[in-house]
Amino acid sequence: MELLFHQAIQNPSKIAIKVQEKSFTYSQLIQNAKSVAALLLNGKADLNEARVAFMINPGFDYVAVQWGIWMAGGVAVPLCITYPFPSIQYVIEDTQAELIVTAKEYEELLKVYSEDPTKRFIRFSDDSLEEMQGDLPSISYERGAMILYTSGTTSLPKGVLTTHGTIEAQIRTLIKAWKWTAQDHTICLLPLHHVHGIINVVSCALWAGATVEFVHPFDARTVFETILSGQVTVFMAVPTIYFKLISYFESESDLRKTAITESLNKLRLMVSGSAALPVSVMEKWKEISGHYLLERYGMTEIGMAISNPYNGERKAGYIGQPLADVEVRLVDENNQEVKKGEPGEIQVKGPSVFKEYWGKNEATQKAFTSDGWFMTGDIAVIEDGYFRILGRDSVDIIKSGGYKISALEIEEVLRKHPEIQDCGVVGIPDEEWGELVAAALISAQDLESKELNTWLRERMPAYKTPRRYLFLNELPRNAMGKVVKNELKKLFIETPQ
Ligand code: MLC
Ligand code: AMP
Repeated sequence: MELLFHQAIQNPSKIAIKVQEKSFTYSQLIQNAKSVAALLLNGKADLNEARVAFMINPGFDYVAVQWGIWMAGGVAVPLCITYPFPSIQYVIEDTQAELIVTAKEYEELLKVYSEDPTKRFIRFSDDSLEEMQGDLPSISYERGAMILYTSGTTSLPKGVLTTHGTIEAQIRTLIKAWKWTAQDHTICLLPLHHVHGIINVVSCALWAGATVEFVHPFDARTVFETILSGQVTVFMAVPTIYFKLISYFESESDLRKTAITESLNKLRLMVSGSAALPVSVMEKWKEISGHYLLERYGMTEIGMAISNPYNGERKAGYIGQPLADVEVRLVDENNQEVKKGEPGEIQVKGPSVFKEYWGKNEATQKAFTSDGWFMTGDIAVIEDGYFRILGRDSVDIIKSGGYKISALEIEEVLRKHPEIQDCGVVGIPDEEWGELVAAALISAQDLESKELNTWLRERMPAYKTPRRYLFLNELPRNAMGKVVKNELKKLFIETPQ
């Protein structure tokens, strides 16, 4: 990852990170990252890919710790700061993290690990950092760098292991495609345990020697205030965020609207991704900001693969064309390339594709064809040279607010509720969230959804909790006894709330 630090070393006095009124230079970032590396190494020469789980709020310390882990030769495992303990525990246990780094705010949540003799528990505070003495290990491209968790067609989330080489390829592609430079200034409002926030926004900006301004948690007013300050050049978000920004904009006075529009006009690039961008949102945003949003397509396992052009026509409803150095093909059920104009599964090959699902050999094997193409499960068609997403091959994957959610994972948890005999979870279309998680329940008695939500939120992140419930006497099943999810979706859509 030396190239990631290269610009930073070249421009030591430049502002790397801004958090509210505080600014941090690249020199401070490099220095703190090296001190974190020293702290983690604790006298060792190399962490040799030990997993280091860390729970820190987005901002300067977060990046310093992540860079420190990479410098010390560890594998970074970011922990989502809004997860309840069982979800955190799953990640720590699944990665067999040997080191746990926590900010003060999360010490209490993670305290069982402070008593675990197999783990090193580090209470992070930059006061405790000491200057790095000696050399840092030299890290080859093939070595593991990061594990991000993604939900899929299995009930348990899978850890996606990327190497230093993978991450570098993912960043390089985007630097070139979207023309990042050291003059850029971007806002980071996305969570950092997913590629959109950590690769597309933070790592690309820092690779280019630009400034990242953290606005966390997301709040539309603060986003507009930050843009009104006049420094922002690049902005990236999921469609739900654009939807929320539009709603907020519409509630503003005419005077404020004019000021916001003028400052948005000055940005050089606005990107949308992680979920389908509704054409209505794209058109409304064009009216407000003067920008045709650049829509692109990616996945935790592959980084970004397909993008509308930086220069050239950005087509509403389309994800664009394959990015440089990313091979993309559309295939039928037999892995044969489809004829021109026919729909097929998107498969991807290239240096930005992940190495493996951590500890899950079988799942890794199943995810690739025998000749090394990663099977995304997304179905698309090419029209006039632009890819258009048609859907997914699995009804059990839900995208809500840009988060990928497994219906099976939610069903597993729901089935543990003492009153629930059976259940079926689906995603139903929603303008704001893309899809909403909806659960059909068979229970001895109707449950209070408020109580059920409280019970669920102790066991899973808020964004996975169902937003609609339907109490049924039986679930729609086919002749094989399998729940017919499309029937269930219809039931939700047809049943008034
Ligand atoms: C939260 N709420 C939801 C919800 N999530 N309601 C319906 N569906 C959901 N999915 C509810 C909360 O319970 C709460 O209600 C209210 O909305 C506000 O909650 P919040 O947590 O404060 O929401 P907010 O901060 O507004 O979050 C919205 C968001 C967030 C869009 C900022 O969802 C987000 O950060 N999404 C981005 C995810 C992301 O980075 N994905 C990229 C994956 S990588 P109440 O009633 O409880 O108060 C990838 C690859 C690629 O996909 O291509 O990029
Ligand atoms: P994740 O596993 O969270 O990385 O989510 C990746 C998935 O998000 C992809 O497999 C797609 O289904 C979806 N996705 C990402 N970008 C887009 C987009 N622009 N349009 C539609 N779906 C998208």
